[in-house]
Amino acid sequence: MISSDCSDPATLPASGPGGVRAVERCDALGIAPYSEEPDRLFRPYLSAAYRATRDSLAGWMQAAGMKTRVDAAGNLVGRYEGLTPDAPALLIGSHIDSVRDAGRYDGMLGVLLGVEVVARYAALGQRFPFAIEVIGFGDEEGSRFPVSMLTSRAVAGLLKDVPTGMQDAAGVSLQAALAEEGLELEHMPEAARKPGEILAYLEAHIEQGPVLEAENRAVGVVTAIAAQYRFRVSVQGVAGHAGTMPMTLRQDALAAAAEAVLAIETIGQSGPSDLVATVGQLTVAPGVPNVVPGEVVFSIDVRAGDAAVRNAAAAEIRTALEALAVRRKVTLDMTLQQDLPATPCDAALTNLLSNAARTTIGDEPRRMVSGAGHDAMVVAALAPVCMLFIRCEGGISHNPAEAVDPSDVDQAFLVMTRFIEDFAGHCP
Ligand code: HGY
Ligand code: MN
Ligand code: MN
Repeated sequence: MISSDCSDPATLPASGPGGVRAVERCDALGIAPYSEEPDRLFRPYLSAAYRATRDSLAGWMQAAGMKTRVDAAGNLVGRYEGLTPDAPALLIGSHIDSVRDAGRYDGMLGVLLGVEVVARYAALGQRFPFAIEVIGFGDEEGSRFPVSMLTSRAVAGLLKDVPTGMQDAAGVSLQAALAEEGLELEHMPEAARKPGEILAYLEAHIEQGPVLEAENRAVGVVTAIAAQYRFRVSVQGVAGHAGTMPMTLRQDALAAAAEAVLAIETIGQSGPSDLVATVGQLTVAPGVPNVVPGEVVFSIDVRAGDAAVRNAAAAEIRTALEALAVRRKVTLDMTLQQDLPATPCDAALTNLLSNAARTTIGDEPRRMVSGAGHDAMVVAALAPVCMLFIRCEGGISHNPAEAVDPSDVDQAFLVMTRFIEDFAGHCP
């Protein structure tokens, strides 16, 4: 039975540093108070559940010999000093926020594996020519505010102007959410790391896809992360009485949106296998049974390994939506909210990680493109990045059925320690 009191690491099974304890801790954090909802996992950025989770993670980081801090964007950062004080750091991490009705391992597993590798070296009294920092990014999913990767952008120095005017579904502004924990929006860009402070970034993450399981592999090495667009579409029709408005005179915003969703699906299906197009969020107004919908707002998420393929699909979607809007006499606005370019992982780091995997696992690691977005695609603006994928059952993710085999996670732990020791050998 895993104790739900995660603030005191001693209350958890005494399994030592390694993948099994990382999985145990993910499970322990998968329930209240580490979720905003009692019967499913939802840990939005800057929520009470987020703070409770960050506090427990900080306790585990400190128990692993790290000093911890919360940066100006609300991320949690743990630091394990190198052989010399103020040495530049190898950064290991992922995100601690979640989607709604999430699995327990997306993001969190990569943060906790970082804690585990540091715990191992602290227990051995081993230090390196670099510090090791473990970071829990606060907002990778974008499940609370309209854009994602907000806090890794702050760390990477990409938040040139402060993101004003953003509100969550309850109308709480980013500014107010930050103020709840004593942080100020205008200081958010101060989370940026100085050039040279971070030597490299390693992110371990569940694959969130079926390839490793299909090929019976515990881990894989990521070569690149797909490009992604996120759009906001609003459809303005005319609300009317459901009983008296003739079908021939309607300007039904929801019927138009429904046709748009199917058009988006058809375009997504028409390209190469790594082209995907998703409508994941849709709101209807006024949203009552006896009124013809007057307004619909929905999201579009378009991705492909090649940005040109993504861009062409997005252009085709825009053309299709504009044509159906004219035909249905509704007005439609499709606004780009986020453009994350395709991100190659650093070749030298990826080779080092592949060698570590080959040495640890004993066979050639699978190299693969990530369709899922990760903080690594943003951190690449700050330092060279590499990613290690871990098999997840059925490739299921963004779903409470997300599951990992602790022995796979132990393999990933060993690959990461091997990578760190090899990286030390290549340190300038
Ligand atoms: O959407 C993604 O790809 C990531 O899980 N945030
Ligand atoms: Mn995710
Ligand atoms: Mn993730």
